[in-house]
Amino acid sequence: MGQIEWKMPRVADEITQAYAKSDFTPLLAAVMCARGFDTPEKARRSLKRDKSLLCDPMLLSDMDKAVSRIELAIELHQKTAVYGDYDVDGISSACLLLDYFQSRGLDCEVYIPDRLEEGYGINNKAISVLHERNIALIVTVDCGITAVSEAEYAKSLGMDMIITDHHECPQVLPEAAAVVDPKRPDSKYPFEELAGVGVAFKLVCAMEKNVDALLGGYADLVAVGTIADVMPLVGENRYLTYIGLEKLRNDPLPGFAALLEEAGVSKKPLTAATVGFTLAPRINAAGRLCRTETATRLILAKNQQEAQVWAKELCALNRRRQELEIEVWEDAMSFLSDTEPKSPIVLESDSWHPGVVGIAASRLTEEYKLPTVMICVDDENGKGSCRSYGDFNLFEALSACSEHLVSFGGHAFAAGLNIKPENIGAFRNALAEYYSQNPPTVHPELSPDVLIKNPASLSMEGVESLSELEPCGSGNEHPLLCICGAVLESLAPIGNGKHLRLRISQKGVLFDCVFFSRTAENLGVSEGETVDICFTLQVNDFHSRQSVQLLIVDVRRSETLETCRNILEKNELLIDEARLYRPEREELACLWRSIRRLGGKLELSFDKFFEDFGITFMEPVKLCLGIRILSELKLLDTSVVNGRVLCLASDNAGKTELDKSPLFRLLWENSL
Ligand SMILES: [Mn+2]
Repeated sequence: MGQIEWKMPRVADEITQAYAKSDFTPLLAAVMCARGFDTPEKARRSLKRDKSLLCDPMLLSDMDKAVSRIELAIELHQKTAVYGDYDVDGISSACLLLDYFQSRGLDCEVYIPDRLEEGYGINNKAISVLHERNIALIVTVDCGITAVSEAEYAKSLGMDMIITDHHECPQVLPEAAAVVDPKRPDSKYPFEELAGVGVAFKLVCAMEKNVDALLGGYADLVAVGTIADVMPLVGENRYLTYIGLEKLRNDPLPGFAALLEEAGVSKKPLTAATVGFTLAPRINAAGRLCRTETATRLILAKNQQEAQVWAKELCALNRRRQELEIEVWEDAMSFLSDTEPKSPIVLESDSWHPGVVGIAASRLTEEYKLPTVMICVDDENGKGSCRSYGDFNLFEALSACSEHLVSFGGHAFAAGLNIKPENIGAFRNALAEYYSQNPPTVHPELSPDVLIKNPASLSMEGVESLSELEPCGSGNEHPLLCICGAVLESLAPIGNGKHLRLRISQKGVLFDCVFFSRTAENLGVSEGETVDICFTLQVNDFHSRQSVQLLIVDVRRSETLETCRNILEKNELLIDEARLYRPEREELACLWRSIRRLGGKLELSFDKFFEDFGITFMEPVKLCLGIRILSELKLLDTSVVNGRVLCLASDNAGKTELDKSPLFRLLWENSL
């Protein structure tokens, strides 16, 4: 705590004013302003989630070729294989195409490579296996865009390949009957961010004219793959996930219904988070433990009984995955618990399950705020999963240490490597050396969308208006809000002491808050203190009574008081911060009148700063700025002694020009 920087948004007044005349609630308007939609019209357009977001599948390069090759396979009764991947996106795409192809009478099977034996992507051995099974056509999903030599190999065996993928394209594309990828440099397709399952769905749309029927059959599958693959939920993905989540709520595939039931969330509100945190890990567990068939059988299950069997098994696999993860975690912690590591964590073991070391590496990264490399070693080889932290570029770091590695690949945040076990020590030192030369520069920061100045705006109506943003997730995050200078009234542990329930109040409004994975000990603030909080909003449904609940993301001892003291005692202020609170002309006039009404005398002390002292219409920082401005104009005579502020209204105050105050001019520079 305290190490996360909060970056407050600033929105130009003319934009705020334009929204004030629109039909947006003040809360939603503030969020849209903060997200850069400078007119209500643009904001409306971005909130659209209807069919007009669907793009023409024929705009994807090679789509025509893909369609005619598949039609030919149907006509000639050629055996076809759909080649997928072991993650949720890869499994969803494979099941989608298989189901559709079978519905067209095509003799078709699914091939998912084994995570540990084969790894990601298409490989020659798999192609040979498919060849032996008399497969004439391979359609890849969620992979294949780099399979230049594999496509050549398939061709040499007399097999055709259609590649559908959504990953970045290499310089040279594979030679295949069709290569469909929205990221192709020659693509005219307007939306690049489809998931693998999105591309598979577009292929089916190209073959079938009735999009509504296809959405009715596959929208939930498309949504699950897209959300699990952390694709941005904007544009076409926004519509696909919106309608897919609707289907997941009302008319899900039997497999998804069974999995939601088995996971115990079937009665809870279903959002993108349900997919991300409940469905996806369970489906992924199958891939991690090399049992992808469990997942494909679940998704393809045609009835409830069948689906239940596979859902139970997937949940069991997921529990096993969690156990393995804990084993790896505890083992790693036993290496690290004595010393607080200062440079990248590089650990090795011959007993870890390779399917879960990536997750363990991510958790270590979070725990220690350091890049982490976890290496599974057998006799001659070490295979490492690497995760970065902050803006430390892992890929560049591995490049710099590559003399100790057999091979490596990946990107700035996550990578994989192969290493000879005897070189691990030298690699660890080289990485530590590189890290000390190139430490991460940017500290993690939070960027709240909106600073809530009026807590009453967090009404049920306001909170419900935010649902127009749904589905929220990657690329369209839940609005992050903050309140400054609230009082932490009480806190209590919940969930066996794992989480905290907090009650905070500001200006007489009381809020229920939950802070997950925090205890009173590691909260950093205590009851009775004045705090700033950063949070997202949730509607809490308890005994069918609805209430607003704040999900805390970060809490800190309030800097508001600090800012006030800086303004009045030290005459120091950060202009960007101060502009958030700059008082309007009318507000200054109102302040002046109020002080006169109080008998020309305003007295306050910093130790009771958040208590009511007669000026309730201004928040503390704004009030302090107002006092300074009125003092500069000689309307007030202000003195600050020992934390006590005394303002006396001058008797001979005539008409005055606000612009004569240097502070007022500074605050309103460029916007007057
Ligand atoms: Mn994918």
